[in-house]
Amino acid sequence: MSTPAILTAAICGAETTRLMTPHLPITADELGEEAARCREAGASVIHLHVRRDDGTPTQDRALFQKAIDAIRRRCDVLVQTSTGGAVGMSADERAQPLECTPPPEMATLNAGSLNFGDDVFLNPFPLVREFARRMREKGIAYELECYDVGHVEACLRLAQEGVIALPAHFDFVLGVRGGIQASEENLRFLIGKLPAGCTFNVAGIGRAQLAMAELALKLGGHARCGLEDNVYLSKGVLAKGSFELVGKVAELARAAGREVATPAQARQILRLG
Ligand code: KMH
Ligand code: ZN
Repeated sequence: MSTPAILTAAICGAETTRLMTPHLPITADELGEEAARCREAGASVIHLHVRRDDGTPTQDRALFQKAIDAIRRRCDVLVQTSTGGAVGMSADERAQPLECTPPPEMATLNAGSLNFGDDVFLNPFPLVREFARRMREKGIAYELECYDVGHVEACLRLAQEGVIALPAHFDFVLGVRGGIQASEENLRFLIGKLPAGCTFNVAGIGRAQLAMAELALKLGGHARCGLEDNVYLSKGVLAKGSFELVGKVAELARAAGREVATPAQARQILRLG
């Protein structure tokens, strides 16, 4: 029996705007409703960012608390809070969701710096070590966000230092302008770098999203989709929400002979609790 596929819905992000799609959730209630629709479609993990009422990105702890509570009221799902935030935010600003009560079950740990479009997304080693320390202290599981092959190697270095524990759960983000691009060759190369027992998720950016999800599922990995990374369901057709993309990826999982993981199965696969 193959491992059930964990589907992550990245429902909001920091860069997607209402000009790009009118279906972007912004308020806590909108995030809660969208998370519930994604759960219904097969997602067991919600990758969460929050926005101010005017739509601008923030890592404000109170807004995270409100959004997490709104999600919890509607469904059982693993909430994975972002510690990446938006390009240019300070480390202290980015770390705020780790202070929610109870602490989130999971958070992202961005493994290295890169050009992010025309900006630079900064994740120097001291910041990664400090975020990992805070997550360990609070019992928050981390997903290691890798945008390039050097980020995977940085994680292995951090494991040698004892900063992170192996086996770990990785997220290969493929197709950021400045990171490794979305191709089968690149994905297979990244997978080949993983020590035994590690699990991986794949987040394809833009038009690569569904093709990379399909490939990840065929190669035994897990898949992320949603409006944070891509707003289209098919060429020229906007997704009415991340839930439509999750529905498509759930079909791809079944076609690949994979069951779609429930939140309980996802917790087990990710070694949570
Ligand atoms: N918004 C990107 C610059 C994360 O959530 O941890 C970073 C990001 C990663 O979205
Ligand atoms: Zn994110």
